[in-house]
Amino acid sequence: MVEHAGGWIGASLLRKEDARHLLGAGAFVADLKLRGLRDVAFVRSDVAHGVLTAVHKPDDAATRVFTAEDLAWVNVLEAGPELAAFRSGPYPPFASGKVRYVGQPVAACVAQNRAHAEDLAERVSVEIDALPAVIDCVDALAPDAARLFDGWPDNAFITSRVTEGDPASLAAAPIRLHRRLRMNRQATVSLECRGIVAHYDARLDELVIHLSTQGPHVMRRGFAMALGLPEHKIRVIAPDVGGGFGGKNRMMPEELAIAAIAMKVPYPVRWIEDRREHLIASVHAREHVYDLTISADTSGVLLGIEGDVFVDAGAYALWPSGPFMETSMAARNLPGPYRIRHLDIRTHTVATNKAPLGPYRGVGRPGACFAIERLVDEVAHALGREPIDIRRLNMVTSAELPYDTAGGLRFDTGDYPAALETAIERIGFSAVRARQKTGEPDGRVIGVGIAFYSEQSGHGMAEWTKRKSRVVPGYESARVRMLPDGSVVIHVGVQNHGQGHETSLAQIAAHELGLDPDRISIRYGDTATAPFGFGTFASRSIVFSGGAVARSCRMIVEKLRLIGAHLLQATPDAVRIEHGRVLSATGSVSFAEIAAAASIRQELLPDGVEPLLEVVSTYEPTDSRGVFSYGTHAAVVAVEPETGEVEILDYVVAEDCGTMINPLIVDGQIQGGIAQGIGTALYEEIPFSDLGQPLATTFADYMVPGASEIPAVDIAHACTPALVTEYGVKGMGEGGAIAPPAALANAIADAFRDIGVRIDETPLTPRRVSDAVAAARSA
Ligand code: MCN
Repeated sequence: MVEHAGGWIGASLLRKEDARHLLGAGAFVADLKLRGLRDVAFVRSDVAHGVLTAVHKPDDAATRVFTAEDLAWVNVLEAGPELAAFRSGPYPPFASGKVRYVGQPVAACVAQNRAHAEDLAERVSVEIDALPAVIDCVDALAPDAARLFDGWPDNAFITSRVTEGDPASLAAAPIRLHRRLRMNRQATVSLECRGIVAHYDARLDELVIHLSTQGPHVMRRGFAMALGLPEHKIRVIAPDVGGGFGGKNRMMPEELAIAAIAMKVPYPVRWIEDRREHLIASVHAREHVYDLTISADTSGVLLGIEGDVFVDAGAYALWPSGPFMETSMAARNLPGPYRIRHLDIRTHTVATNKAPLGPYRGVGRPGACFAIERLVDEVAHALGREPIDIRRLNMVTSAELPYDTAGGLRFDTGDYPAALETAIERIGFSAVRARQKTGEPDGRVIGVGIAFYSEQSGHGMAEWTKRKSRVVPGYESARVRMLPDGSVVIHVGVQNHGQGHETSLAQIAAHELGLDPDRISIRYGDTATAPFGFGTFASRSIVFSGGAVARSCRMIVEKLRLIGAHLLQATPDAVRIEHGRVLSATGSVSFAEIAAAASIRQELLPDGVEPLLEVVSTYEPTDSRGVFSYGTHAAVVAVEPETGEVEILDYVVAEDCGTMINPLIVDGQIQGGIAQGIGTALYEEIPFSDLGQPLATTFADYMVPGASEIPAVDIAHACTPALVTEYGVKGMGEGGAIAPPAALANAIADAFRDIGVRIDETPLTPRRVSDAVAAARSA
């Protein structure tokens, strides 16, 4: 591989993992071939809410059909934060007593292949007495709303409040704007759907679970608790994972059912989620309602925000963390990068008759960003000012960092106004304003929108304890082994599923060891070999896993120095290390020679030094409140006023994620995130009928943006290193997805600012845009 001038850190290497994926040589769960393998199809509720009165198995196949009765021995996992006020409805693998969403598993049917399993599923008859469905998360809190769970006083998993400053003072503010904003429900749509193959290995006396997951160790813990097995009797293996975006980081009933069935049958069982199941019954995402009032003074200084945040969490809280994080992050991020000191936000995490909500790239923040950035534009509009001027006036400057926000976050390092100015310049803001005056020859109207985002990463123990998380991911681990020929294998606890860890973590090791990344293999995804870790989410891998890799490599280097000096008959402080060699004043010895001595010639080692070059260490940043990458997105759109069709003409990102390990991967992450953010903004939605039937159940109805909808993105990087992480890195894997809904909504509203169009709900489908334009014109 070719190193860049500054070394392996900062080198835009092509990803090591690309070749196998481009050649179709990757190995995913569905590729696994095991002797005697049988397939499972689920019988699912076709009613959103009802009493389950009977499930009839066909007489000739009763032993191949599993229901709640058969899995009554499975322990129900206690999900959600450890807060007394949190109500976590029991979520067994199969519905019993009641069904609470369309698609909820009721039974599993096992057969020689999937087609036969589906045929068998059709012969299982299910009797349900339908109840009124709870569909809207605001109406769900009405005193007379049907209840999902007996004994709950209302349908809220939890209600809480974030207050700061003196919100009562806001009543006297000269500008008070109230808006109700909505970000609708969507799916997580990883390229590979969920999948699991489980079997009992009699030789090792363990349950082996091949799983498409973001966190094998965490899932093993969940399986162990649910199935009543000690953890050493379960091995979870994640092979190649084709994306997760948060959706593969929760225990779902299907996975639990397959693992439980595998303990009872003498053959391996497999379930591969199909796309219809994915859209109907997998982890759903977003669905926030913001009922907010923003206050400002007449000069445009933002004073405070009050109101309610509702998150439609669906029917069940998913283990381990439940849906509360979505709500609390949405509320805590509402002030954005602005000096907003007064906050009074009531939050409602609401149960409805829909598939359970889980984390999805950005968690809470795309909604919060949409809300605050729309509100900033509305304040500007009310004052007859440029939105960029209101941002300039209120944005926290670099001199004010570190800055404690009203939402309880501590912004660490950066230059937020600089990102704003770069985006304004690169999008050609004044040129767009001039072009708007002349109008478009085709009758379309153009608009420009700006949105700022920040992304917390690298938050450790203290932050997770504050959030009352049941699984506290306060660190990561890395085991580094230098083999007798000097090549290196590193096992990590994070789970690569598209982020390029095999490359970027190898670059860190290459930097520390002075080796070519080709001499280093990064391994992960098997609880039998990987050191304990928490997996990949919250854009934590580069900070935590990168830090652990760096730390373990340095410990190896110290041992190499010790042994190398001894071999050179020098003292350790009289040698130096360069390019994979230990050098003294008189000679040098390669790491490979030292590794051979350390592994197979222990008679050559200094007294008291043990053989082997192998280290496991853990890492947590020195400040566990996290580091914030950030940036500004700017978009220019052309809107056809009659049809509401939106075309993105130009898209700019000015971002800062501290030191970049691999700028090419960073750019790829930003572009991928933006594609998903465009989906949230303009296309992706799972609407529900009044009866709770999901109405987008195939890709014919659920619109995922394709290459023709995604513009070329102009990305500008700044680099303000973090002060508390290795190399000054900040995580950035979610940022691309956070700001597009806000930037595009602001651009569409800007196109029609002269008529005061109300743009307050995503996705901004042609129907919503044309209705909003028509409503503004007739107002
Ligand atoms: N990186 C870097 N320099 C930095 C920051 C990051 O070179 N300063 C590189 C890292 O080396 C890593 C990648 O960028 O290879 C992402 O790093 P990081 O920000 O630490 O995020 P994680 O690796 O922890 O990935 C999680 C993040 C999340 S939370 C979601 S959701 C998401 C995402 O990553 N899901 C993804 N990106 C995804 N990309 C793909 N292809 N598939 C998913 O499911």
